[in-house]
Amino acid sequence: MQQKNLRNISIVFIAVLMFSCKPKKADETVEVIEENPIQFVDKDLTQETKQLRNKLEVIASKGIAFGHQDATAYGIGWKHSGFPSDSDVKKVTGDFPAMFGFELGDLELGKATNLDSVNFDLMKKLIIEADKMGGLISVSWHMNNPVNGNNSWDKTETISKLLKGGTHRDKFENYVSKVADFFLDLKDEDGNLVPVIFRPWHEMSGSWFWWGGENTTHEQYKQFFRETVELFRDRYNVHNLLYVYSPDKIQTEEEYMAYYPGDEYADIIGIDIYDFGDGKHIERVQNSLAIVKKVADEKGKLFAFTETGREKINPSNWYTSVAYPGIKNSGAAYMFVWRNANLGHFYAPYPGHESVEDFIEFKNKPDILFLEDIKGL
Ligand code: BMA
Repeated sequence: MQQKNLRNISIVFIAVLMFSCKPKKADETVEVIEENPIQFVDKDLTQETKQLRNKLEVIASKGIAFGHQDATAYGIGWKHSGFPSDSDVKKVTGDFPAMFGFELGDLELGKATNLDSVNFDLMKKLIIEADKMGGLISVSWHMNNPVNGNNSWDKTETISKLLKGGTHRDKFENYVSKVADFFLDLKDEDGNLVPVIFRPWHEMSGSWFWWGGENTTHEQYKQFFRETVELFRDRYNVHNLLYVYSPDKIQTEEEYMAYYPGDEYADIIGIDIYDFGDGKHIERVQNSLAIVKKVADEKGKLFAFTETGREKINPSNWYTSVAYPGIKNSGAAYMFVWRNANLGHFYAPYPGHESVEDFIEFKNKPDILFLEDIKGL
């Protein structure tokens, strides 16, 4: 089991030089212990959201929580049809994933359902249900391009038009306000806001979204991230979010940090790495997570494997033979796989799939944590 190396206490060694004309004495070292409280992006964070961060830290000291996108919204051959909800992961293992992922794309357009046909009113209920069960909530946002109306996979330079003073700033602010309203609607039965792990403008190190890679500059991206946080936090008073910085695969620490908006703008750092079957996934994940861990430890931040998976789970023992060797002993708080959309696009097993037995073996490893393992933490 992995012990996470995060510290609230930093130990500072101060070398005190003894000035003397005669033979110089050996330097004396004085140990000073300083309290170093967690610095949240949002100083007005709700108590529940601060507790979520604590919970993630405890999780990271015990193992790696497993998450699944749209776990309770639908699966292979079924759609949500009533509460309590079900999930493919639960159908095959008897337990829910520890983390439940949701996606807000199209909310900004005022649509009733997201780009993957999940109704937003239902989504709110699913988030509140997952929170009540003791699960973790992760939210992504494939925002449509406010300038030309194309979807997230548009490759037009856009960010300059959305920053303060930009031609489409008002439209962007309006988009953010709709998502802010959504977050502010997530109230549990005691009226407290449900804490959410939010990872805006993810996978920016690749060039497939209008906010990333060759479609912007590092500086524009950083400013965009900061201004996004400021809108949610300072303009729209959303105080139930932990912000995540999550590039796609990188080779070096320099590449990893290229778009980093600054310590004041990220509560968690992570990385997305999919297995496309080139046989190098394990090594790539190990190397990348080591880089992310190094940065996280230096900054006193949590880190996570924010998206991963092998589409269609091929080979069928992918979870124990590829996923597990990649993440074990990494120190990541969680690993998160994408959605079970259809028979050509799924990342968690469903009843009858040949990977079920292997997935159960994966789940049974002491350091792999599902809902039952984390709900009381
Ligand atoms: C992608 C695919 C798409 C989906 C999008 C947003 O990776 O799963 O089908 O629309 O994520 O959830």
